[in-house]
Amino acid sequence: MSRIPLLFSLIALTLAAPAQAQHHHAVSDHSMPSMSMPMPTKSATSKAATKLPAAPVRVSGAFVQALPPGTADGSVYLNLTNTGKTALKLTGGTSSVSQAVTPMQQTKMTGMAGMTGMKDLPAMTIAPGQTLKLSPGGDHLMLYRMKRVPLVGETVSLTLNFVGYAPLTLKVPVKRL
Ligand SMILES: [Cu+2]
Repeated sequence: MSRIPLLFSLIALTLAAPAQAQHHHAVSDHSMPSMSMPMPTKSATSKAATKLPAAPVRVSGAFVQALPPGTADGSVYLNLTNTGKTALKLTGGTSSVSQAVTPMQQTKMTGMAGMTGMKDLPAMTIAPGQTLKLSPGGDHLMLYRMKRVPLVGETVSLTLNFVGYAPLTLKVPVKRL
C-alpha cells in the first residue's frame, strides 16, 4: 500500500522529463549534452526495402562540410560511380543531421561573369561506368533544415535513395573545407 504514492511520483517524473529534452533544436547552444541524441538506423524502412537490389554504385571521398553554429543548411560532397549496366538515378535521401537531402546543381549564369546560381534537382542521373563528382564549388547534395550543425570529428549517417534500388546508408565524416 505504501508503494503506490512512490509509483505515482515516478510516473510524474517520467512525464516531466521529455519537456526539457525537446530543446535540442537550439543550434547556437551546441555544448548542450542533449545534442548527442542517438539516431538509430531505421530498421523498419530498410526491412520494407529488402526486396529491392543493392544499388550498383561505388562511393568515394564522401564528406559533410563542417559549419559554424546556427547555419540553416549544409552540404555533402562525394563521388558516385555507376558500376551497373543501366543509368542510375539519385533522387536525394535522408541524414541524421537534416530534415532532407536534396541534389543541387551549381549553374553558371550566362551573361554574368563569375556569377553562379544554384537549383534543386529532382534527381541526378549517372550513366553506366560514369562517376558523378560532387565537390566544393560544383554540384552537391544539400542538407536542408539541419537539426544541428555537423561538427568536425563526428560521423553523419547519410542514406541515399536511388530509383529502383534499396536505399544506401553511409557513415560520412565531417570535415572543414
Ligand atoms: Cu546547395
